[in-house]
Amino acid sequence: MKILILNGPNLNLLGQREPQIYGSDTLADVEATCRALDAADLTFRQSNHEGELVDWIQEARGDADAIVINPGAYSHTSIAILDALNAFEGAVVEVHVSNIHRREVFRHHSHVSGRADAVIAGLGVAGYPVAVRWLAERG
Ligand code: CA2
Repeated sequence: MKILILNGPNLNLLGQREPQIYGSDTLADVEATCRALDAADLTFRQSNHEGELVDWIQEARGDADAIVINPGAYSHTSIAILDALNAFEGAVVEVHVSNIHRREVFRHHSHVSGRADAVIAGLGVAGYPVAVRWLAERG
């Protein structure tokens, strides 16, 4: 199974600031943890740019079987990312490191959630390997 793992804006700062919200693991640590599962063929990407995320989702059509996406703040604003995911035929898991429902009201709604097959929020970075394992077992 081929899984594309996408991270949106500012997630490159994971582990470097705000550890009380996002923990102390870096995105490289997250990638290593997911790869250590040896459960799927993984591609990791992070971008601070909405259009680049849209391009990668489009490129995954006919290539990846599933997308794990933490759209970051674009979760709450981006119809473009939702539209791109709607054009992707595989499974989608939305991951948030923090529990967005326990934070500011503007974080409570995610445009992506209505397209996602599963949504994980508040497990910290442990949400990523959970998503990968779930997708691999689901097949
Ligand atoms: O909880 C999540 O995973 C979020 O997607 C993270 C986004 C936030 O805008 C969403 O509402 C929830 C922000 C990512 C920022 O990451 C940082 C990590 C360390 C230091 C600063 C920012």
